[in-house]
Amino acid sequence: MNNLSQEEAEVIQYVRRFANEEVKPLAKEIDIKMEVPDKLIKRMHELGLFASYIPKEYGGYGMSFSFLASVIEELSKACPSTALVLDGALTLFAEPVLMFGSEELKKKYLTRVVNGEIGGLALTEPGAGSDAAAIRTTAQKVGSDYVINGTKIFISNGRLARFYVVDVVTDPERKHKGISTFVVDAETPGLKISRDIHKLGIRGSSTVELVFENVKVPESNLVGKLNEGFKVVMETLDAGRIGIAAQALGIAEGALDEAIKYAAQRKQFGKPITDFEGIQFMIADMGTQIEAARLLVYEAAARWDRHEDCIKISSMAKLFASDAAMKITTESLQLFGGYGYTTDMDAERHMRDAKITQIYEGTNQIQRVIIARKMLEESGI
Ligand code: COS
Repeated sequence: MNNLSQEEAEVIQYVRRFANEEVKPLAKEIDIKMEVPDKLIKRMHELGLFASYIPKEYGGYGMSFSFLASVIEELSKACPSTALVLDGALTLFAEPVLMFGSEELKKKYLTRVVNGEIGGLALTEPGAGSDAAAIRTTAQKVGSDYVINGTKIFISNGRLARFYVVDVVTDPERKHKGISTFVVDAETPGLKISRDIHKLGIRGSSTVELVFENVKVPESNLVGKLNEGFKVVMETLDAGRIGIAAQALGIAEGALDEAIKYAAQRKQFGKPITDFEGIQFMIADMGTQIEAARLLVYEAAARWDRHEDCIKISSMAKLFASDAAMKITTESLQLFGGYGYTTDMDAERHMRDAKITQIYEGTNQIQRVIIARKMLEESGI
C-alpha cells in the first residue's frame, strides 16, 4: 500500500526496529536537552538513510520518495526531531540540488549528503514568511562571484548543516522573477548563526537565525538559472510538504499507540476505560483519520515518484495529516486524563511536536490557498 518495492519494504522493517529500539528511548531526553545526539545521526548514516534517496550515480541507493516518506513516518513515531534531521537534509537540501543543480553541483554536494553531511534550506526571513516572494536578502554579482547580504530566520537543521540552499534577490525590480537560489557552505566567511530559536515542540531540532554579511559564493553554486530560483524553492516545498505530512502521520500514530496502550489498562468504574463507548468512539475517529492521512501521504509520494504535478496533492497531504496530528495528539492526551497533562507522560510532547506541522513549510492557511487556486485553475472556469 505504501508503493514500496520488496527491498524497500524489507529495509523499512530495520528502520522501524531502529526507531523503536534506539530512537524512542531517547525522545524525552532529546526534547529536554534540545539536541539530537550525534550518535543517532551517525547511526542514521550507518544505516544508509542519508544515502537512501540519493541516486546511484552520486553514491546513493536510489530509493524512492515513497521509501523516504516511510522512513520519515517511522522515525517520527519515535521522535520527530530526529526525523527532521533526515527530512531536512533530503527533501529541503538534496531535492532542489537533484532537480535543478548542475552536474558539478550534484557531484560536489550529493556525495557529501551520502556521507552523512547535513544540509538545510534558508528561505524564510523576518519579513517574508507566507509571502515567500517578499524576501530581501540580496546577492550582487562581483566578478565571477555573488555577494550575499541579509538575514534568514527559522532555519531547520541550523547548527547541524554543513551547507544550505539559500534564496536571494538578484533582480529587485522583478519580484518572484528576480529570485535566485544558491548553495552556500556553512563555513563561508561572513555567514553567522546569530541566535538559536527555542520552540514549543520538536525541541531537539536545531532552529536558528542566519546572518549573511558579504558572503561570497561562486556563480557555479547557482541552483537552476539566474532569476529562476522561486520555481526551485516552490518545487522544493512541493516535495518538502509530503515529508512534513509523513512526519505528522508518524507523530499521530506514535501518540495514538501510546494512548490505546494506556486506556486498555486504565481501570475506572471497575473496568478498563476502553470498555466505554465514549472512549471507543474517540479511538475509532482517530484511527480513521490516521488511515485517511496515510492514503493521502502515500498517494502524494507515489505521484512525486512518477514526476507528476504534486502542487495540490502535497498541500492536501500536509493540510490533512497535520490537522489530524494536532487533533489526534490532543485527544490522545485526553485519554490519559490528568496524567496526560504531566511531563511524566509523552502525550504532552506529542501534542507540542504536532503543532509545528500545521505551520512550517507553509501554514495550513497557505495550503488552503494553494489547493483552492489549483482547483479553480483545473475547473477551467
Ligand atoms: N510549485 C511550483 N511552482 C509554483 C508553486 C508550486 N507549489 N507555487 C507557485 N509556483 C509558481 C507559479 O506557477 C508562478 O510561476 P510563473 O512565474 O511561471 O507564473 C510563480 O511560482 C509565482 O506564483 P504565485 O503568483 O502563485 O506566487 P505568490 O507570490 O502568490 O505566492 C505562495 C505563492 C503563497 C504559494 C508561496 O508564496 C508560498 O508557498 N508561500 C509559503 C512559503 C512557505 O511555505 N514557507 C515556509 C518555508 S520553509 S519552513
